[in-house]
Formats: sequence, structure tokens, C-alpha cells
Amino acid sequence: MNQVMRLCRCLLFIAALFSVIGMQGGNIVPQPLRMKKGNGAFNILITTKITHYPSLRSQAERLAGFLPLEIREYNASQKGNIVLRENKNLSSEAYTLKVCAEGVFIDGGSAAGVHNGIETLLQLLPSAVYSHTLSLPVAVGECEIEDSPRFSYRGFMLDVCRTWMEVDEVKLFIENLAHHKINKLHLHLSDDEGWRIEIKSHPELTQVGGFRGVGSPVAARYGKWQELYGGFFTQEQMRQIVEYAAVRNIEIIPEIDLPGHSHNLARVKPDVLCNYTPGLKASDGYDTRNVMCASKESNYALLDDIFGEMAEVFPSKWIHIGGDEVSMTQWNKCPDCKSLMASEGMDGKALQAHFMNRVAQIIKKYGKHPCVWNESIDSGTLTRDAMVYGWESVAECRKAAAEGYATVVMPGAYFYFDMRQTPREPGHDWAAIFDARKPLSFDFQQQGFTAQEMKNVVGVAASFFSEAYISHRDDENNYLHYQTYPRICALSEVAWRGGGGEWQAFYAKLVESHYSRMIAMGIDFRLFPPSVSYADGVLKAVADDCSHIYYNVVGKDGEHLYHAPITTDKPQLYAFYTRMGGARSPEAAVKGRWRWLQPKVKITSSIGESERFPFSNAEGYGRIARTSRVARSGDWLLYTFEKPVTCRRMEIFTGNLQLPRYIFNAGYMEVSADGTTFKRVCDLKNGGGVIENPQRAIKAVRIVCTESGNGADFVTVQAPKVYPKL
Ligand code: TNX
Repeated sequence: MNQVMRLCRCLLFIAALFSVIGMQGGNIVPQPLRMKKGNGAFNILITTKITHYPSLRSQAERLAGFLPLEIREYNASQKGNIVLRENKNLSSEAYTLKVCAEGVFIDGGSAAGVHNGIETLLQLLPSAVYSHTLSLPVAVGECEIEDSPRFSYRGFMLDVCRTWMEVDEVKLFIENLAHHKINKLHLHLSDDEGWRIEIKSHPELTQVGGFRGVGSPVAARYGKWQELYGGFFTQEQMRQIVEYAAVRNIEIIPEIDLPGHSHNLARVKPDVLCNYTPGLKASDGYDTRNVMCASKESNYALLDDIFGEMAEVFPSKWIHIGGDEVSMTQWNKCPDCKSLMASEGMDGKALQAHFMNRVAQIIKKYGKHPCVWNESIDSGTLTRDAMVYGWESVAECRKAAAEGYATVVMPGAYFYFDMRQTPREPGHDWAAIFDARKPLSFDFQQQGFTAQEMKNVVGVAASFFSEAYISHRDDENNYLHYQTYPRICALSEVAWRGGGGEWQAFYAKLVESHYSRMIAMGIDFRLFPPSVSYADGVLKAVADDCSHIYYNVVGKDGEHLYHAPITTDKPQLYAFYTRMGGARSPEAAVKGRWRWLQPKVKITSSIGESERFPFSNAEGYGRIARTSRVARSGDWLLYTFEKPVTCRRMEIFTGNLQLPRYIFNAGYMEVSADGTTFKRVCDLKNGGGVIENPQRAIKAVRIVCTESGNGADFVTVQAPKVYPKL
């Protein structure tokens, strides 16, 4: 079928569905509680006014940013307006929205409720409203909506440490969260790789610790190896972000991740570490420790300075103080922590709670309450007024709720949007590999939450940890957007309604309405891949979302627009993907396209191998291996194949499978056809190199390191990835 016919079919499909939606109501994400549609409409003209209660000035101004109308204070006698009012009979975030011949009436329990009503109104308008290009007059269909959220915490966590994000990028992200009625942005402002908030009494935290890599005491990690990489928010900039978010009903909750995840802090202020001399041979002299000492009074004094300032910058009553992934090794080696544990009868977990409780005391002094990651409650001694973020599993969320903690539910397997969406897409996979279906399917009852536990569940949140973002910064589409949308649309349903409902109904809303809204919002979201079939020598690709289908062919440059089924006896050469605005799907193809070889290989190195993770792991293509120390300039890894390998592409990488970490930071790759003479083929990028279309069979590949150290005390060795000729 040609493109024009496809488009017609698509439009017919949408038109057919529209009559149905007309009755069902609006394709709004998240779905309102109750919605009735009428037959008439209200016409928004250029002369229509936005009128508002005096307390709702900023909501009126925000709406006028989308609908360029004059703003007036409310006057009951004026007809034909968009009216924003507060109604104290409604709960704070609830609203009603009425569109009738007389006007558009949004009544909210507070400014927050009015904001929610405005967001729904925007979704009743053509999607051009989001790109600020809507032309007036425009008709809004008659309707009555009553709506309120199931949860008061509808959150998102953004990690600006691993990948640094500028103010404007954060603001755009906030704007789009607001369009999905998300109301908390948890900003992860410190981690092993960076300190992102200015602290005036300790300027070095950002002046030094805001940057890593060349010239910094903090080693490069995850990318940008040859530069000084990073940035930070001044307090002034952060106040602006807080203000910008507040207008959009988003509360910023800042996090300083303690006492672990403090490598960066420790490189800037080595005094925060435990009092012992570590063995640094394997790391080539680099101190990799990342846990604050729990027994140094000076550490609590430092945190008092830090949180005292932060309490002034962030109006939220919450401050997140971290508490995840604290390695006990360092405290167990520290004479002071050991004697503190002995004298108080504490184990490591109890010492962690002791540390968190002391920090909680500090922030309470400044009128704030602590938020923590779920590990912090393990010892049973953490202060009960902490809010617990359950990230490791559903069981951890339930445990926190059962123990009486206010709990934010965000298990990684459903809500970590840094996870990859299918096995061949980028991202982490430690929690699960999932697309938007997974968060949408989250069901509290099915997950076993009891009524008692539900009383303590304050809401749902998703995370985007940004280790992988930095190495995707130069990609054509926006990795942050691609990982988070449409998964955030699914989050918004669960957070707003308490459950996502049926997939098909949600997906229809995306395809019929919300994809075009997101394009207008400037989101480069992920489309679902087209389906590909091959029969009787004919290869077909079908997209069910009106996107354009493209394909590429192994051995040929460039991309091609797919017009019609392809007659071929080599379907494995073709991979298909779709685009719509800046949105893009992953590739889909017949199975043979993804086949890879596992030729017998021997891995040797100028560095010894780890006992626990020997090179044979990688030789077996099952697991990864490690060296016994970090690489120095001149070190090499050699991959010798039993028989010379004929292939179309070979990749040799150091580092974790998902991330460039524990790598050869810099170096080059050499190839040999006979195992004795080597030819240099490329420089290493992100710890590895790729050989495309080798002319001769490959007997051996050697990678040579030209830069000592990588900020850790080993190099991860992966199996070679060998793609056959097709
Ligand atoms: C676990 S979530 C972490 C982060 C990582 C993330 C990657 C949490 C409290 N700790 O440090 O970035 O996994 O998905």
C-alpha cells in the first residue's frame, strides 16, 4: 500500500474512533474521574478574556501563555469568558471544569486544583496549543468534568549528577511533567559523580565537585573522558526553578545522597572519609571510597552548614537525605566507627540509621522532614516521621508502609525509566526490561498491598537515573525523552487514578490524541516498533500509530522511506523503524537480523585477571570478567580466536554491558589476520572499538590503553560481539 493510502486509512481509523471517544470523553491523560460530554460548544475568540480570582493570577498568566487572551480579575456579571475560581468545598487538588455556551469555568480547591483544571482544558484544545501556535477562534466541546487525584504524591526523580542538565532542560522537563499532572520533582543533587547545588559556606563543593574528569580530583565516569565535565545550579538559579515549578503545581524535593554515594564529596573534602589508610594499589593510587564517616563530629557540622542553606532555598518541607547502597566495608575498617558500633551495640545497618537520625535532627532544626531510600529502615531504628522511597522492590515498599512510614511507591521493575525498554535498546536492565505497559499495569491490590498499608502509601513516583544519558547526548533523538515518554504518561494514570486500567484503551488515547500533543510539547518520545512479517518472499512492515515507516539495509548507507512490501530472499538485511515528529521507535526485523556469533576465543592481558570474575567468564560469552587492577598506559587486552573469524562487524568493549564504566579510558584497537602482525584500526570510544566490514578474516584483536586509571580498581572485560555476514 502506498503512503497516501496508508495515511487515508489512518485518518479513517482515527475518525471512526473519534465518534466513540466523543461519548467516552476526551482522550485525556490522565483520565479524569468523571466526564460528561454535551452537544454544544464554546467558542474561544480573540476577544475572550481569562478572568480569575485575585489569588489565581499566576495560573491565569500561565494559561495566557498557551491561549493569548487578555487577563482580567473575576467579575460575576461578565459573560463569555474563561473563568478561574477557587472553591473551598473542593479538596485542594480537585477541580471541576465546565464548558458550556456561556463560557469555560474552572473551579479548584486551591491554586493547585485550578492548575489541574487548566491542564485538562489544554487537552480539550487542538494540540497546537502546546507549541503556542493555536489560532483563534477555536471551539471547545461542551462538557462537565469532576476530577481529583487518588494520590497526593505523584512524583518523578531526576538525576542531574551523572549527566548534568542545564536550567532550560530542567524547565522544559518540568513543564511537560506539569502537563501530566505530576506534582513532585525529586532532584538528585549529589552523587558519586557530582555536586550540583551551590553551598555558599563551602563553595568548593560545586566549584571543584561540580566537575569531573580532566583537571578535577574527581575521575571521569560514563563519558566525556577527555574534558572537564559538569555544572551546577547557583542558589539563585535553583530559586528560579523552584518558582517555575511552583506555578505548575510542582514541588521540588532536593536530595543530598548520604552517607554513601559520596565519592565526589570525598574527593573534594577527603576529611569526610573514615580514619584509616586504604590500600590503593589496584586503583593506581586513586582513592575510590564513597562513604562518609559516621563517627566524625565534623561531618555533622558540615551537613548542618549544607542543610541550613538548602532549607532557605527550597520551600518544600521535605529534604531527601539518601541512604541507599551504603557499603559497610569502610565503616568496618574504621577504628572510630568500629568503636562507636561496639560501644552502642550497633551493627553496620544500625550505624546507618544512627547517621540518618542525626541528619534528620539537623534538618528538623531547620523545619524540614527527612525522606530516605528504603534501605535506611533496615535496622528498625530510623525515625518514624521519615518518608520512605521504596525503590528496590514491591516488597520493600510494602514493608515500609506496614511499618508505618509514609511511603512513596517506586519499585525499579515498574518505575525506573532508566531501564531499557526492549533487550536491544539502551539503558540499565538490573530491575527489568520494560516499556510503558509495565508501569500502566501496576496494581496495588494485585501486588498485595493491604488496606492498612495503603493508608501509608502517599503516592507513586518514577526515576530517571542518568548514567547512560551522558553517552547518548550526541544521539539524534533525545535520550531523556525517549526513556521517559510515554512511560510518564502511564505513570500519570497510575498516580492520578490509583491504577492505569486496560492497555488497549490507554494506547488508543496515545495514538489518537496524546502522541500529537507530545510532539507539540517538544517531546522526542519513544514509539512502539512496527510489526514485521515475512512470507512467500515478501517482507512487510506495519505500524498501527500513523507514524512513517523507514528502513535501513545492511551494507547500504542511509535510510529509506517504506512505501510498499519488499520482495527479497534476504529479509534479514532489513530493519524497520518509525518516526513521527521527533519521536522514533526502536528497530524491528525478522529474527535473523539480530543473530550473532560466538567463535571460540582466548583472552589474555598485560594485567592479571580477577579471581572472582576470571577471563573465562567472557570467553564463555555468558558473564563478564574483570582484571585484577586498573589499566595503566601501555596495558593491553588481546582476543585471539581459535579460527580466523569472517564477519560483517566486530565490537570489542571494556566496561559494564550497559554503561561505559570500568573501561580503558583511552586507547586504540589493532587487528591481525595472522595473530602476529597487527594493524591499528581505530581509537577507542567509550571503552571500545568497532570493526566494520573487515576485508579479511580476523585472527586476533588487541586493544591498548593509553591513559592510566579509570577511577576504579579494575577493568571490566566483555565477550567480543561478532555479527555474521548476512
Ligand atoms: C540504583 S535508586 C541507584 C542509583 C543508580 C540506579 C540505576 C537508588 C537509590 N540507587 O544509584 O543510578 O540504581 O538504575
